Amino acid sequence: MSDQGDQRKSVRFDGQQISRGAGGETHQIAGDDVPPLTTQQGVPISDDQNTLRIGARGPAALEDFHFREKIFHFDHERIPERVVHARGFGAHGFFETYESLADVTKADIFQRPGEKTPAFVRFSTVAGNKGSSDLARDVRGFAVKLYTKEGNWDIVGNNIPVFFIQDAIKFPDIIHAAKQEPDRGFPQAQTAHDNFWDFISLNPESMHMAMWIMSDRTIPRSFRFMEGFGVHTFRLVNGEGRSTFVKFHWKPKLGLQSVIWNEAVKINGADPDFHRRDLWNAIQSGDFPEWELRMQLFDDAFAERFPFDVLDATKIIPEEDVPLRPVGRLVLDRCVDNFFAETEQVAFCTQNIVPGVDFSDDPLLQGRNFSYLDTQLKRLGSPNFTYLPINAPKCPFHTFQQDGHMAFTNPKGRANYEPNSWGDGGGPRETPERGFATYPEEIQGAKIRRRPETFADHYSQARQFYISQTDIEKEHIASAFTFELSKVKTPEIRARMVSHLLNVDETLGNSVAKALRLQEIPPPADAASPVLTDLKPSAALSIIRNGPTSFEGRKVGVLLTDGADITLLDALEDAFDDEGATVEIIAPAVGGVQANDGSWIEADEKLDGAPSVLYDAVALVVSDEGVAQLLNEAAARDFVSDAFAHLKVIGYSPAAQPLLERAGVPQDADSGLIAVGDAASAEAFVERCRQLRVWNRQEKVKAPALA
Ligand code: HDE
Repeated sequence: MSDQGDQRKSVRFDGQQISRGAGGETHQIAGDDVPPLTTQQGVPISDDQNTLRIGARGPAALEDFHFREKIFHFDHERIPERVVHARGFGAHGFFETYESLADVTKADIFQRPGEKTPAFVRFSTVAGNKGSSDLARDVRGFAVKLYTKEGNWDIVGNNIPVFFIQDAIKFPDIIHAAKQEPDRGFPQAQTAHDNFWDFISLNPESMHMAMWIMSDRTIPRSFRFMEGFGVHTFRLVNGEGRSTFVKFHWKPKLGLQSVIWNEAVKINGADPDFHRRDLWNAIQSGDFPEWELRMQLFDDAFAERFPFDVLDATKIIPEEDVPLRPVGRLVLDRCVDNFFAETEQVAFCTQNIVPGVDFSDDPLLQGRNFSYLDTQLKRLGSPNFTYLPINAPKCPFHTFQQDGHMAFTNPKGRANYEPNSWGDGGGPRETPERGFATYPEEIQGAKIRRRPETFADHYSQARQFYISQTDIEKEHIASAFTFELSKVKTPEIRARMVSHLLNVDETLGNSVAKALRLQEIPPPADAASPVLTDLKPSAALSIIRNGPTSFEGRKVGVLLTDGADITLLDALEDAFDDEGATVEIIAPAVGGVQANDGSWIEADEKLDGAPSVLYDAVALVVSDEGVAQLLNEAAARDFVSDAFAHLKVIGYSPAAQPLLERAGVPQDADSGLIAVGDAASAEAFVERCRQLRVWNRQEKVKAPALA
């Protein structure tokens, strides 16, 4: 055989140099506008397709430094994924302060109305590995890094305001129990297994959180439609040194929305990146997601009289008890340039606070303050991770810390310690007035391992959460418990969980017991503290009661066939556009369809790649001939029957009737089936879509287990 390396030839393509190698590759080579490919040392590379060999068919030469560098670097591309919150998605934005909060805090970020502070946010799931699916039933992380003028402030929160445990020492246990079982390595990103419910049922303090995670909070429609919470009580400290307790809440501008469990299961198959794609698309199209930061501010006197301990992270303070004060807004307006450099390398630390903010003695928060710094060192491999662009403050910073792995910005000059007597050349100095000073809280007590009595009530707020839900949401909670506990193979664990639910609400406990077909109803679990049955429902705890007032930011999927009515399509597009919603065109082939006026409409998606679970509402704009072809397509029938089962609003042109029938959707089933033909009906369709779901349809499609 001849040495084919010599046969490489160059061809021209779009004005650029293209070289065609013996392997048939087509690729550009460097020119005036295209920079030369180099090694990490900057040496230009002549051939990136072939290793250096002794003869074309001979062994590789060890001296091929370009090959070795390329493979060496590739071999080390992965860093340890986060032990929790491994799967995440980040974006840049800003925080805008509404008004001065100087009365309660000296934090620089809250002094000047209208001031914008750069921010980076990373949303995440907790239990799954980095490659798991977005719609896992799970808590979502909501971690915000604020690059303030007095240092970085991280509010590392979740989309649920309480947590599983009261003391950080239990964190490894709850996480071990939630993740894959260690012998078999599965299930992935699911709490529906024995270990998880074994742990929960042995830890009554988890019951409030258990109610939240079995609610639709853990299957959000997207990051854009969920709340965020700082969870712990923190302190704010003003210029006079006065402390005020605070809880942080992020409220999404577009209202709350979740998917239905059966939808979540199917979305995971159809688009495991559903949430990250949603955020990416929203930002790229200029529809910037926004949250309002609101603070619950309270003093020691309130903390004393509140029936629960404000240091207990398994408790909320209802909004009705301490109203929320809006203090600013967070807008995400820029996607990352590089996922690894930013989203993966961002290192949130609860101990990153700024003057004017301080910790409370919440034992969970105190433990976190150790864990985050420690884990970043493991993950990022060097104490210099703070210099990575995504982690570095955007204000000036000067320390005497030096060296270590990857020390690429050691301080200049002779002084690397202090105090020193080198005068102006002596480096940075302390600032006693402005520098961070811990709030001088008076503390006394014996050195013990014990939880306070004030942490003992584990059911009252779980009950309050439950009674604050609409009937639909209560049913979803019961279904979720039934689903998860049905995956638990050990009957004792199922029964133990039911014994806790009976303390939360008898009807809930009994309906789950019935749906599980427990042969014997267990007695309610022993409660360390009597359950308070007089806590008032809080409207803020329901998703449905806090939904949107418009269809803004949502997405409608329009299924088209050849011969589709172009006037109707235009009317729908106009109506949804006015609403601030997105229209996606779905067709039997991605190339598109020919409308009834002969015009060509390109599709965004091919039908079997765009099931209706990916949309908030659907429309069927088809012709008689077009629909005839769809009748025997499973994907078309599923598109319609799933939309119906998931309680979605369905708009349909007259020719779509046979498809509705084939999909088992009864004619005139309910007010969520809207015949569309002209502009007025398109608007009526949008109006109905604002309610997001046709909840009263649930009767017709609900799972028989709970009937
Ligand atoms: Fe975390 N948590 N956590 N956590 N957490 C981590 O830090 C930990 C807790 C939260 O997008 C880890 O960088 C302990 C509560 C978010 O990068 C680790 C305890 C809340 C993120 C860690 C908790 C959170 C993390 C793993 C019990 C809501 C993702 C990787 C005391 C208020 C941040 C990492 C991101 C990540 C420890 C409990 C939220 C191991 C010990 C409560 C949003 O340090």
